[in-house]
Amino acid sequence: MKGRILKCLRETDDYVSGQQLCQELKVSRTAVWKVMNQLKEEGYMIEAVKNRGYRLVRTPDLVTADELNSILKTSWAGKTVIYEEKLVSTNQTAKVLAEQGAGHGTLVVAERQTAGKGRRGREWHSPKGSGIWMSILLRPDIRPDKASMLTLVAAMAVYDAISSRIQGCSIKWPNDIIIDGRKVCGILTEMSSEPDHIHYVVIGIGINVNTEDFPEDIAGVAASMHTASGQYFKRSEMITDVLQTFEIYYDRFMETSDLSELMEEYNKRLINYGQRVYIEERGRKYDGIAEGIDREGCLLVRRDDGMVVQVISGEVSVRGVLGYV
Ligand code: BT5
Repeated sequence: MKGRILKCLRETDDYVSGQQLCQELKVSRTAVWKVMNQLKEEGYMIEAVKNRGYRLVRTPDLVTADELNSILKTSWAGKTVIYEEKLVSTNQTAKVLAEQGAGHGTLVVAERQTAGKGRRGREWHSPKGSGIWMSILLRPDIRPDKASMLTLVAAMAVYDAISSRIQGCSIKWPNDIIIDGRKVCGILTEMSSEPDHIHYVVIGIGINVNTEDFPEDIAGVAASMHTASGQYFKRSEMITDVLQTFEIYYDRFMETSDLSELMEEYNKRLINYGQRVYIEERGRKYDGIAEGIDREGCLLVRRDDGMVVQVISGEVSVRGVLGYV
């Protein structure tokens, strides 16, 4: 009910009468009053005026299920939101829920992760209160070898949400969003499948939003939207934007089960485009000029001998002339 009351308050700049809320939600005045008090305790600033009702004056920076339910306008992404203040890893929880039958579009969000995961067992720093640590559960009807492309689809959605707020971000193929050469977002896609059938895909997205500083070991490679711009951002609004755009790109991806509809737009956002990149793949090292991705999401690299190599994401490291980019 809290989420629905918040939604009613959000839908108008004016006052919403207690009676209206009671009628719409079919609850008592006392129940409404109790929820208003809970919301105030959580940091929502709600003005109550006799004979007029309640008005939402200010919202805190929360990513709770109530907050997200009151703000999401998506058709399937985040229709079910699972929020916990603390999780080991939202990807891990999303996988457990998937095994239990959770539906397509289920969103798992945590305020902090105690063991957030990067790729290949690496750690993802996920402190409380400053970032977005979330996983989207998908059940796409595509071949399992196509699933890694969903990482690129998600990267485009995150890119759009960040770049509509601050300038200067780019995608670093395949799964990073960077600002000033530092990583502001990482994406970890995991899948459970049979040779010809996907049970589920979990896309884990970590975005440093309001993070003010980073531990020493990543201080040189990490950035946040705040460190890059000096501004603070409402994380729930960011999540809404990411999911809304993700739905659009996902539908376009599903039309062809590849990136033919999206690769041109992806390439425009790509930091590596036209740049020299150094590739390290299972002990093999080479370099060349990145020519963008193809419809399968592979990075095309033209070597100095003119040969174009199709780099497949996975066991591969891509570096630019100056190191990370
Ligand atoms: C990634 O791995 O970039 C994927 C990160 C995915 C995190 C999300 S959060 C929600 C969901 N639940 C999870 O448990 N995970 C996902 P990779 O490309 O392997 O990069 C990891 C490397 O990035 C580390 O080795 C560090 O160098 C660096 N790093 C760690 N934490 C960072 C942070 N908060 N910001 C920027 N860089 C970070």
